[in-house]
Amino acid sequence: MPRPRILTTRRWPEAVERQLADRFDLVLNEGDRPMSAEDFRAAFREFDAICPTVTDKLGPEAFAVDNPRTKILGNFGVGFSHIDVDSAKRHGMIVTNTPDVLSECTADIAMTLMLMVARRAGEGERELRGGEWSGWRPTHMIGTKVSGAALGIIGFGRIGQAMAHRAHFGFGMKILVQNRSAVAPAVLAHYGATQVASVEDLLPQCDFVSLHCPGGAANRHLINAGRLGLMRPDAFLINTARGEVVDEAALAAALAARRIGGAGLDVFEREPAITPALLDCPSLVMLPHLGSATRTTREAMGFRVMDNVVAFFDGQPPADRVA
Ligand code: 8YV
Repeated sequence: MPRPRILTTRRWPEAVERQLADRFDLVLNEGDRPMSAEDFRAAFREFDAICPTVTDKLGPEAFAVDNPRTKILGNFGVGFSHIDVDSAKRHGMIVTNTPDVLSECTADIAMTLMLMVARRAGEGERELRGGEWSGWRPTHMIGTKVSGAALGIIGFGRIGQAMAHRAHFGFGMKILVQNRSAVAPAVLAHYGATQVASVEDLLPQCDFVSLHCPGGAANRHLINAGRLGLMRPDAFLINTARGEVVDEAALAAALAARRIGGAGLDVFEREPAITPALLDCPSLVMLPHLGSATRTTREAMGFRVMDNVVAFFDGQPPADRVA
């Protein structure tokens, strides 16, 4: 039996690439450049499995191919809103993702952004590197106290709960939760959290709002001008979920008019492009989608994809099937 032919669409941690190459007929994207829809149409004819990432725009155009050879898309990442799941299903392809292994590091980045924006760390570093620091004074670069403040978490899955863990146990924050389904009372009690009925209920009660819901059409512009208007004028918005969840133009306008205290973003609507108006907002901290970017986590993500793909070709159900 020939070994399944597999494509990884970006370079992966070396340890994972080595193990994949031992097990499969592996083709790497040596140049590490994002693939186009045309590249995908060709790849669907050639490979038994394709392992994409968030930079692969797998919309209907990419799936416009007859009788593809590909049977499984082993996504490297927990979010898969870049994959048109209906097209994949129509071709009989299954889709898997990589939950759990990145929850802690993603929550760590959300905490990083929250602390940076509240304590004006980005501004402070820019001032210092710009040679503009005139020295300590009681009124210099006054920020917002994080410990004990109220944190609203939108989306209380694994990453939302990892965020609540840090905020509640580490910073004594009061946790409010908005989630599609009811969260078990024991889970809420563990984090000292209260679930509210809607985003509208949550926003006016929070000093910080952190987004941990999925992306995709259902949550596109969940945070829009109207909802930004419901936030307290000194509150902060943190997004480590997906760029499309926030209307970037509305956020830039709210920041420019100082209608909210500030924001921290790790994800963007049109990555790697940034809405130009955001670059002019001093009360905004931006990171280049670093949520899962630690060696431990990126290796764990790769091995998790491998487990799913190996299970599939061994005739077993992959553990992380999402479609
Ligand atoms: C990944 C992420 O690095 O897993 C996710 O959903 O957002 C990131 O942490 C990226 O998506 C890889 O595809």
